[in-house]
Amino acid sequence: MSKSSKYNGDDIWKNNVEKINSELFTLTYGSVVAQLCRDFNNNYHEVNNQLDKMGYNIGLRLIEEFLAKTGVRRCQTFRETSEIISKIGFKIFLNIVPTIENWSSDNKTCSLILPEPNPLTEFVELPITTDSKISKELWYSQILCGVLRGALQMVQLDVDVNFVKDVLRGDDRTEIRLKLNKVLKDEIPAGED
Ligand code: MYR
Repeated sequence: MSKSSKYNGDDIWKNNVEKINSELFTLTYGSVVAQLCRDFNNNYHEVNNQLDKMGYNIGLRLIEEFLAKTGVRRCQTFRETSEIISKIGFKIFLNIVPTIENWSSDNKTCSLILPEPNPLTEFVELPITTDSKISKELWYSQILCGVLRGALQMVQLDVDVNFVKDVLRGDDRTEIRLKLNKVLKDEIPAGED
């Protein structure tokens, strides 16, 4: 096959490496969640908290890489910020582009709908039954909420972020609710240990 062909060896190698990396990433995240479930004795509220804190600490640092890589400038509106989060942030770090829906009339709250497969849950199944504690209480991808909260805090946006639906729980879609509380003055955020 010629080097210029669409299916040359480099592409096959690159695609396989990317695929393996993303599988490794998904499996690694899965083992973190499983370990937290063990450490916190299946107290899924606490597991959600821990995932959120881990994500927050990641977000505090990740924003620097994001701004350096993209050269994104200060957004003028929260609508603009949410477009950047979805089309550039999620694209760069997870290779997905959530759709943005369900804006509140004050333009401060919206939903990010994650396309399937969610890269964090690709090989994951939870025991879903109507009374299963895990499917009612665990927000498996909660780390994403923390990442967004931490990253946005670094650009002076105080937000609440939480999952309201997850396909993994048997919902029709995976939905993150994002709410702008206030625009902060320049403050150094405290890390959460
Ligand atoms: C500004 O107004 O200063 C620019 C705001 C840009 C915020 C972008 C945050 C990106 C967070 C990426 C999260 C990725 C989650 C997987």
